[in-house]
Amino acid sequence: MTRRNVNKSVVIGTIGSDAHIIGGWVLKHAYEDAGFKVAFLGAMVSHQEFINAAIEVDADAILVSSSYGMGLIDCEGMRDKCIEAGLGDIILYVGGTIAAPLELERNWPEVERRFREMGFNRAFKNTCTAKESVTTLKADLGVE
Ligand code: B12
Repeated sequence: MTRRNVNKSVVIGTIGSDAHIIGGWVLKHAYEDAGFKVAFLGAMVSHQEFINAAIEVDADAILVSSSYGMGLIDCEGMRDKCIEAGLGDIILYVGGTIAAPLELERNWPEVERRFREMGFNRAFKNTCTAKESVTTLKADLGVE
């Protein structure tokens, strides 16, 4: 397969004390296949580790994965830390089973609203495929 370099970089990792690593791993491969440079941090990643990696690779976006139901708590303050580090404009996405399954099913608009209020550009349900997220990020970055 020929990979076309899109000249964009992303940081991917699972936030907080969350050990669920497989979703992030699937994303890593999808983004690499789409021509992105990927810094993959694995699981149990702190805000500071995301930010340090984003600075190191001059990232266009940070893709936060969260699956153990604590996403709303773990992601609090992430945008503020990005601003403090000079990354105020970086795209922040969050996805996975980011809230309790029933909340995700029945009260998704509220979950999404709370992530947006925290400064995340987009929040994705666990039904989002890696390819769909690549297509959305490309559109947000204005690349083909
Ligand atoms: C495998 C698994 C585990 C493994 C994890 C192994 C590992 N190292 O990864 C182990 C056994 C360790 C585990 C532990 C726990 N787990 Co678990 N686990 C699962 C399980 C069965 C599958 C998760 C998975 O890998 N899916 C496959 C990947 C590919 O899917 P995904 O993560 O959803 O990712 C996709 C999309 O969501 C998207 N995506 C993911 N991240 C992002 C980010 C962005 C930005 C975007 C755009 C998209 C995106 O991309 C992927 C595309 O395919 C789920 C149930 C389920 N069926 O989902 C429960 C589940 C996630 N676990 C759950 C729980 C509760 C736990 C424990 C707390 C259990 C316990 N009491 O100990 C612990 C937590 C430990 C910890 N500190 O994190 C709950 C979470 C409930 C919640 N959200 O409230 C779930 C949903 C089970 C359930 N129905 O209750 N778990």
